[in-house]
Amino acid sequence: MRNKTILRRAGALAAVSALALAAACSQGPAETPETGAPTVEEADEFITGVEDWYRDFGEYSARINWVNATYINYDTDWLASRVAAEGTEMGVKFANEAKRFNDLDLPAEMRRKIEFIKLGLNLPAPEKPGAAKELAQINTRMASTYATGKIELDGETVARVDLEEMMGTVRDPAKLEEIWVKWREIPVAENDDGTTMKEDYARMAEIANAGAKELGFDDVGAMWRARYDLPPAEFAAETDRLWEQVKPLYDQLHCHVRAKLNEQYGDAVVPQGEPIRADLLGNMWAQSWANIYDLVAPADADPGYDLTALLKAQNYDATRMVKTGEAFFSSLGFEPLPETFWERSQITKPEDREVVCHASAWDLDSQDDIRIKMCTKVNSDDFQTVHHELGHNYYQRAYKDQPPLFQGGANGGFHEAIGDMVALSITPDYLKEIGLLEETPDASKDIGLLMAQALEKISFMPFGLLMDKWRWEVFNGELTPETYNDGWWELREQYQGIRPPETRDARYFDPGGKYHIPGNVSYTRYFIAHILQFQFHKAACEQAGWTGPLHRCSVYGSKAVGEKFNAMLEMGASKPWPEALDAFTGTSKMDGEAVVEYFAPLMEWLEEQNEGRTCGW
Ligand code: X8Z
Ligand code: ZN
Repeated sequence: MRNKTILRRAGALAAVSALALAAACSQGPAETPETGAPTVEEADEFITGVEDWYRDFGEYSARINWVNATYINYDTDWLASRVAAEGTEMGVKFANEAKRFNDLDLPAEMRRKIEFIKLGLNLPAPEKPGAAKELAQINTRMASTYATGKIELDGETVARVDLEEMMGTVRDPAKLEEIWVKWREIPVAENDDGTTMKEDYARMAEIANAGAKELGFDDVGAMWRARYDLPPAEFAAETDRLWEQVKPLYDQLHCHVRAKLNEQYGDAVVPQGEPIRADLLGNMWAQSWANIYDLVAPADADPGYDLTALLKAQNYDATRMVKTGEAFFSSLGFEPLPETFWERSQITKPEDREVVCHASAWDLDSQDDIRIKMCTKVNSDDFQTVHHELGHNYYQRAYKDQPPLFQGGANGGFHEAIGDMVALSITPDYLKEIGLLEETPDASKDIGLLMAQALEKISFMPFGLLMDKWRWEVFNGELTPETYNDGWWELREQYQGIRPPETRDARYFDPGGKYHIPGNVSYTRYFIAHILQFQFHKAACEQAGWTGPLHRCSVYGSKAVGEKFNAMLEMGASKPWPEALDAFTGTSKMDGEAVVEYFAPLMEWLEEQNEGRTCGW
C-alpha cells in the first residue's frame, strides 16, 4: 500500500532540514548547533521544525502521489519521482541531525519523536549527491511497471484485476498455469529503457542499504524491524513465536486442502505428501484460499450462503459496498465519511487511463481529506477489502489531532488490523440484519463458516511472514540477484508448503509479481495484523457482552465497543504499541491464542478429516 503513513513521514522529514537551516541563519553566527552540547530546548526546536515542515511537505507529497497513482503517465511519474527524491534527501538530513540528541536525557515523548525521525524513512539513501534521485527513479519505475504491465490471454490484453479474479474462478489447471506464468513475465520483461524490475530491485537494495548503514543500521531490514518498539532481533523472534502458535492450524488446513485438491485434480497434478501447486489455490499468490471453498468443503458443511452471490443478487455496486462498510463504522458511533471522500475517492477502475489498482487508503491533508483508491469488483474478496481500507481511513481521522510524528498506527500491524477486525463481524446475523441474507444458517453450518474464514485468514499467515523474511535475506546480503528466486521458493515451500507450477530458474524474479515488493511496502505488518485482529475481535465481543462462539459474534451497533476502539485509535503512534493494545484489550502482549480459540471447532474437525492422511510436505 502506498499509503499516507509512509509517504507523509518521508515527506515531512525532508522538509524540516530546510527549516532548521533557516532558523540557524536567523540566529546569527554564534555557534553551529552541531558543535555545541545539545540541550533539551534545542531538541524541542528541532522537533518543532521537523513537524512544521512535515505538515506542509506531507500534503504536497501526498497530492502528487495521489495524482500519480490515479493517472500514471510520464509526467506524473516524473513528479512522483522528484518529490520522493526531495523527501528522501531531507529525511536523511533530519535523521542525521537527530543523532545529535542520542545521549541527551529527554522526556519520553520527545525521545520517541527523535527515534521516529531516525526511523522515518522507508528506504533511506546515502547522502552522496544523486543517490536519492536514482533511488526515487528506480522505485517509481518499479511501481509503474507493476501497475501497467500488459498481459495477453487468448489474443487479448486483459486487465490485471481481471486476471487476479480469474485465478479464483478458473478451474482448468493448464489455464491457471498460463495466467500464473504470464503474470510473472512482467518482473523480468525489459522496460522501455532496457532495464528490468529485477535489476532495479537489486540496485534499490544496494542504494537503500548504503543509506541505512550511514544512519547506523545494519541494513534496511534491521531498520524495518526496529519500528516495533523492540530491538530488531527480539521482534523477529516475536513473529516466529506467534507463527508457532498458529502453525498447527495451518498444517491441518494444508493437509485437508491438499487431499481435496487431489480428489479434484488427481495424483499427477496434486501428488500427496508434496507441496501444493501454487496456482491451484484460488489466488494469484496463494495468499488467500477463500476462492476454492467449493472444492475443499464437504457439501454438508457449507456456510449457508455465498457472499459474492448475495451481493450480485441484490445488485450491489462498488459504491454501495463502500456505503455498507461506512454504515458499519457509523453503527459503532463513528462520524460519517466527509462529502469529499465520495467526491475524490477512486472506487472503481477508470477505463481511460492507467492507475494503480492495488487497494489503498489515503489521508491527503492529515485532517479530513481521506479517500480510498480501489478498482472494486462486486465480490466477497473486495467486500472484505473495502472494510480493510475504511479501517485505515477511520484510524487516520481518529489520530488527526496528534502531532505529525505521532500520526500513524501504534505499529504497522495495528493499521492493517482495524478494518479487518470490523470485517470479522460480518457474520450471518449481521448479513441478515442489513438485508443481504434472508435466513441465518443454524449451528450445523458452523464448520462451513469457519472453513471459509480459515481459507481467508489461516492460509495467509505463512505468506504474511515469509514476504519480509525474503527481504530481510536480500537486505542482509544472504540472497543475491542470482539466488533471489531460489531463496523465494525455498521460503514459499518451507512456510507455505507450495511449489511453482513449472520450474522457475534463477532468471525469474517471482517476488516481483507481488505488489508490495516493487512497491517496497513492508509486509510483516499484515502478519501481525492477522494475529491482532483476532485479539481485537475477542476483546470487542467481550465488551459487547457476547458469550457465544467468537465466529458468530458481530459487534455491529455496539457504541460501547466503538468508544473503546476510538480511544485506542486516537492514540495514534503516541505511545509504545503495548499501551495501545492494553487500552483496548486489557493485555499488552500479542498472542495467537485468540486465533486458536476462534478456530477451535474447525481444528477438531480438520484433525478428524486428516486421520489416516499423510500430512506435511
Ligand atoms: O495490501 C493490502 C491492502 C492494502 S494495505 C489491500 N493487503 C495485503 C495484500 O493485499 O497482499 C491486505 C491483506 C494483505
Ligand atoms: Zn491495508
